[in-house]
Amino acid sequence: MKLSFRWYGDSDPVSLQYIKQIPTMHSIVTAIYDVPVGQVWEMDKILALKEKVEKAGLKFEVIESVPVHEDIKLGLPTREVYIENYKKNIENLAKAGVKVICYNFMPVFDWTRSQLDKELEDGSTALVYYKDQVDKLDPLNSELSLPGWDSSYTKEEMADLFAKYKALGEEGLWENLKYFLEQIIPVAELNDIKMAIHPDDPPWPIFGLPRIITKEENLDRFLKLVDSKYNGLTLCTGSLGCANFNNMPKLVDKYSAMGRIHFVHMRNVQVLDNGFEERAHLSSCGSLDMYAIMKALYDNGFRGYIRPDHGRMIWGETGRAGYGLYDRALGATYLNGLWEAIEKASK
Ligand code: DNO
Repeated sequence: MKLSFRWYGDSDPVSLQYIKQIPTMHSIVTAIYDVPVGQVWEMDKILALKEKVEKAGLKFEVIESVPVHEDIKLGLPTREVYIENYKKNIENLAKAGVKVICYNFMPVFDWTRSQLDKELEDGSTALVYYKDQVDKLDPLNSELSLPGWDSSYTKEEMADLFAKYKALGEEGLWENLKYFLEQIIPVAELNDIKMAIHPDDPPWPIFGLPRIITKEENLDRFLKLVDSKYNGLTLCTGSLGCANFNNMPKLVDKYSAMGRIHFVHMRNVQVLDNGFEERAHLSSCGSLDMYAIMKALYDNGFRGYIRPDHGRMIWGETGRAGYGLYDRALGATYLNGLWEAIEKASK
């Protein structure tokens, strides 16, 4: 396993040096954050970021994310320009030694939670999703903004996007995803970059917007849209695993055996009737069998990039919700322990 850690650049309160101090840390997962969605990431910016990461003794091989412009997801005529820019980004990142690009195809909103600092029994805080609370939110008529959301839209633009996605529906979104993949996967192949789609988080429609990267049947359909190993998955255990219909060890076993998992986000969730709560990484702390997931990866020969995903806020740490240092470092250490045990037991 290549243990990796997400870092948000210079504004991230967690320093590269601290990340490097986590035992066996291999690489940084990051992105260029100051270029608007859909534009080209120039070589000098990419190389400056790479240099910073490498100076800290870490590798620069995974990008999360190169975001996909809404016009591509909506299939508007203007998508052509954005797809060309996306190809250029793949080429530029390949020149800088990047091996995997994570992206998602969620309309308008990325991940969604009802609260980012829910106090758990032990006094730590975590991200949670309670269905009854989310059902009460109205993104078109409130000032509400969550960190996973692009707040650059005006109310009118947002209403327009909602109307367009309603007309498009799930099948339209599938068509636009296929169109996008048919253009970018050949470029990824030529440049030896693995494309790794992130599942929808959570894996069900939000506010009536379609969501399609949600469950086994749809993951199968996705992989067949362009049947190349360069068209793969970011297997996010918490995103898929917060729905009882997704059996995580089974899905991980299936897709890692196919060689279609290129990047893994490991985190645990407690599934509730009314949604889910993010928990510490250990199996005993939530609903997922983290051992079985790691074992499936190991047994199928997966030796790629794995990062601990969201952590709780513990020990008084403040910072970016889900992305503090302490609980993610505990998660990393747990993953290292599982991996060592699985490796030794299998010899
Ligand atoms: C949340 C993350 C997502 C992810 C994107 C990938 O914390 O897992 O925001 O980075 O969906 O494009």
